[in-house]
Amino acid sequence: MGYRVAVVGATGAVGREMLTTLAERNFPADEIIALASGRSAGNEVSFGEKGTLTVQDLATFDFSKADIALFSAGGDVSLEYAPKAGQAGCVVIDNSSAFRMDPDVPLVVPEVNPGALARYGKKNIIANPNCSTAQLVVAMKPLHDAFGIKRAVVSTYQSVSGAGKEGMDELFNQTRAVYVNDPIERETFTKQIAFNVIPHIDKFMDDGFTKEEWKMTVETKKILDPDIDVVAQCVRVPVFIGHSEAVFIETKKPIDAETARKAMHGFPGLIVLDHRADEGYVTPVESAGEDAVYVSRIRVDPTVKNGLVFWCVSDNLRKGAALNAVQIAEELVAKHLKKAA
Ligand code: A2P
Ligand code: 11C
Repeated sequence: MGYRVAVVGATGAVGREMLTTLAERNFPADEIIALASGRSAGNEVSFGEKGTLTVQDLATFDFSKADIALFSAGGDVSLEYAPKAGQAGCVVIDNSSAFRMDPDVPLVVPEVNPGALARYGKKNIIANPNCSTAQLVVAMKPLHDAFGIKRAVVSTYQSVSGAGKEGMDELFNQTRAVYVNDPIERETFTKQIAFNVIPHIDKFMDDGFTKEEWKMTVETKKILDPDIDVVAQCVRVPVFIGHSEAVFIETKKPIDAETARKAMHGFPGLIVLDHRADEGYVTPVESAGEDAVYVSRIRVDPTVKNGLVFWCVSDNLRKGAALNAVQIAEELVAKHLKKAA
C-alpha cells in the first residue's frame, strides 16, 4: 500500500517541480493531491509523464486524508496550515522559512544530517532549508568531515526563480521591454533585474544583513555544525534557474586543492567538475533540470592559514527545494513512516 501525498502550492515554480520530481522518482504514492489557492481550484497541473492532476482548494482540504504534505506556498500559508496538517496526523515537509529555526522542527538535507529526521514527531513538521543553504551544506559536508571548517565567506548569485514564478515572469517581461523600448515594470524585485544585479534578497535586518544572508548563517549552523561561522552576501542576478556561490572557507587542518577534491569525490549528490580550461566548470544554465550540486574552480586561498576557494552551482528548484523535499519524504518512508504492506 502506498502513501497519500499532498503538494501545497502545486501551481507554483517549486510546487510544479515537486510534482515532476515525485513522478520521476516513482515515489511510492497511491494518491497525489495538488493543492493551491481557490483561484486555481479546478485547473490542471502536470504530474510529470504520468498525466495531469486537478488542483483542489487548500482552504477546504482535510489533511487527515494525506499521510505526507509537501508545502511550498510561502511562509504565511505554512504558518496557517502546516500545524493544522500536523495535528491531523499528516507529516509536513515545509519549504518555507516559517519553522526552520524552531527547535522542535528538524531542518534536513538527507546527504548531510539524515539523523535529525528522527525528531519530526513533536510537531509532525520537517523543514527544508533555503535553496542557497542546501547546496552550500552539500558542498561543505565532506570538507568539514575531512578538514574541519571554521569559517565560510559566501557570495551568492541567485536566479530569479528563487522568487517564484512571478520573479521569472518579471525577468522575462523586463528583458522584452528593454528590447522593444517599453517602460520597465517592477513588482517582485526592488530594482530592475533585466541586465542588472541586485544586492538585496529578502528584507533588511537591524545589523545591515538581509534575511537571506542571515538564513545562510543560522541554517548552516543548524544543519552542519553550530561552531561554523558563515558570513554571506546574497545577490540576485538575471538568470532564470540555478543559484551560484563563490565560497571561501578556512579550515582547522591544512588543506590543498587535490586533497579537497578527493574528499568531495563520490559524496552523494555532489559532482566535482573542475578542469582549469575553457568550459572546465559548471554554470547555472547547465545545472538547470539536474539533481546534483556541482563544484568547480577549486583552489587554495593563499591569504589565510588554511584556506580554500571554490565555485558551487545547483538548480535551486531541485536540490534547493523540490528534490530535497522529496528526498526527505523518501527517507521518512524508508526509515520512519513505514506502512503495512
Ligand atoms: P495560486 O497559483 O493558486 O496562487 P510561486 O512560489 O511560484 O509564486 O507559487 C506560489 C504557490 O503558492 C502557488 O501554487 C500559489 O497558488 C500558492 N499559494 C499562494 N497563496 C496561497 C494561499 N493563500 N492558499 C493556497 N495556496 C496559495
Ligand atoms: C531566493 N533563496 O532565491 C530564496 C528563495 O527561505 O525558502 C527561498 C526562500 C526561502 O529568493
